[in-house]
Amino acid sequence: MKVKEVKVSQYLLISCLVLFSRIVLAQNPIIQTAYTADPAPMVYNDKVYLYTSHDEDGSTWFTMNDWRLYTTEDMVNWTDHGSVLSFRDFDWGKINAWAPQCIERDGKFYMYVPITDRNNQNGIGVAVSDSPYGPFIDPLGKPLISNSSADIDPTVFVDDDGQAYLMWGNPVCYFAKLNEDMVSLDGEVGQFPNTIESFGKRKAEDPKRPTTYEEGPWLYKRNNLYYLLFAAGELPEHLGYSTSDSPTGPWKYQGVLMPAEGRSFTNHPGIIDYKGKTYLFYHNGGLPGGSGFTRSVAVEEIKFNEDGTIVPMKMTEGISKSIGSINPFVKSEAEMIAWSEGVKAKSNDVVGNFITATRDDAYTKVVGVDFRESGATKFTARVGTTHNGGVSMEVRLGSKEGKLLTTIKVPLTGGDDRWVLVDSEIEKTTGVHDLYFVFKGKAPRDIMYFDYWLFRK
Ligand code: FUB
Repeated sequence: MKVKEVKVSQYLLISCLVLFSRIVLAQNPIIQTAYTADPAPMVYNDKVYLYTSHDEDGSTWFTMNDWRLYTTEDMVNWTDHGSVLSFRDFDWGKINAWAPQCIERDGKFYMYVPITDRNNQNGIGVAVSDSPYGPFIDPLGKPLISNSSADIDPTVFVDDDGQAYLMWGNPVCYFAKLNEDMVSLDGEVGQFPNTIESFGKRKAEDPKRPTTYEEGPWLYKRNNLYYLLFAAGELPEHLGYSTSDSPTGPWKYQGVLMPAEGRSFTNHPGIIDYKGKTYLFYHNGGLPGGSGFTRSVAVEEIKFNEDGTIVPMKMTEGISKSIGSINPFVKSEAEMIAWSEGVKAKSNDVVGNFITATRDDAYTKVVGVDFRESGATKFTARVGTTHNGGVSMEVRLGSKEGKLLTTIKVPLTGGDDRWVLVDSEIEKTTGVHDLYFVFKGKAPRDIMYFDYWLFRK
């Protein structure tokens, strides 16, 4: 082989390895079954609740009608709980279900959401529920904040002394104290001075936007230091942050947290502490078909310097190591997914949330399924299809081409309102494995649908 040919084949080998490791290890974006944006994570009772806004498929503008919820206990497998609130649940709402945040106080859950009202005025509404899964109800029947056209992107925070704060705005950041009822303001609306010292100097001259502050504020506290993270301009947005000894400033600009990249001209931060680590959620256009209007939520672990500043971050392939495990001997929802391709989220009144395989060879992956030493010998799944014959679901270990545990033939049920439970014997399986469900069928689209699965001893 000539030197040039050797170099080309080495290059091809390295490219294949890079592609392979991307396929095997990729966890970002963390939701692949719908386009999601504006992540708002919340920790409650040892579980992460991730509320997101929702870009409709094929959007060429901010076509956003509802807010969705995903949960995890291991930071890798995310369960889809579907749509939990829409602008239509607010009598006064007209369009634009944009960036939300939910918080728990005294056993109630408060969702703060920006909506454009029937007079085409931006405002911030609040909806309340007894459960993080909803249903959320608008107790006011009108916006909580109706201050200016800048009223978008609320962040909510309850300090250690019990005082709650709401902050929001584009192109400046407003703030207000909330009363203990969380649905009324305590005092006047204030505005953080939009100074270079507080928010950094914007590169491109813009008299309306002299600093990098753009939108999407997120308030967070660590070791008595307050952090105001925000989407920063000019476009495409990067993430920046400022710190202060007080939740109402004055703020000191600390620089770029995450540079702009990833096929979306917006970004939006959300932070949580969870099981001893701190995580930054953000969005990009990382899915196939992704763009500034079809975005996807991603997550990275955050590291802090000793002085409390944050180690600058880049968008990566994400977290591949689970911090928990999945018990296969109890029912798991098909929409609990670590990674998937060719699969869409759906819901109906018969089974709630489920998934549809949109094409041959679509698959989902579940990380860290612990069959224990006692092992499993039977598999059960609730499935259905509108196709007569030739549709099957393979259950594999370790990879999409890994050890085949069983192939389930999916009977014609005739619609996603009709389902069957299919049982299968498997070779005894023990230990911890990643599980793959691979969907096979010749139909041009919507091969089959899948509701839940479990193994038995
Ligand atoms: O998702 C709609 C808007 O785009 C949000 O309100 C902004 O933060 C930006 O992400």
